[in-house]
Amino acid sequence: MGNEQAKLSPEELRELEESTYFDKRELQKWFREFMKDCPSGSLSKDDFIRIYQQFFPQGNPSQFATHVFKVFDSNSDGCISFKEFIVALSVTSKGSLDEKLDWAFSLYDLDGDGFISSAEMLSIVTSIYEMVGNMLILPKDEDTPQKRVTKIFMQMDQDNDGRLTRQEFKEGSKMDPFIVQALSIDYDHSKIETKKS
Ligand SMILES: [Ca+2]
Ligand SMILES: [Ca+2]
Repeated sequence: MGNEQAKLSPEELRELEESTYFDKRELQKWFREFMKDCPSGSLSKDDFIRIYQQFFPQGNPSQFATHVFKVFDSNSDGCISFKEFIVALSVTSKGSLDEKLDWAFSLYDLDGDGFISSAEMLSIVTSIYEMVGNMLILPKDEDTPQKRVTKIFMQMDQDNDGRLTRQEFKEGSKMDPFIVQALSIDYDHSKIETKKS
């Protein structure tokens, strides 16, 4: 059908090289993988949820994947283009801790008002607990999403106003690996296989 060459044009490559931490070779490789998995050139929410299901077969990752999808889909058109995918992947896999935390902040701040309310935190934490299922054995003071949120707010909400500013969130998260850990999904299928062996 004529459209077999899954390759980025030199202009696209140059642009993506500037806006990500990947080099030309990595970009072409990711592009080929992306086009193999999504021949249409864009990733739907259902595709995205399916990727998460491969990683968390014993839990239900659909709610968490839906939240992450919204951050990847930066122009909010309901699908993830290769560019949106690779830019987000660059930050979540190769960004500095500071960049990762900014990215995480936009994930947790569901309504985008610049603060994370305890309701927003609860809905993300609940979705993470649903995703991991019973993979983790949790200490008693963290064994429900509500307890976890209470604990997070005790640690992070420095002025006790019931919501987290970007600053409070970023400082607090540096001491709580749970927040950033949830972001580090390994989208590279080939790597998963080598890890298993
Ligand atoms: Ca989009
Ligand atoms: Ca908010």
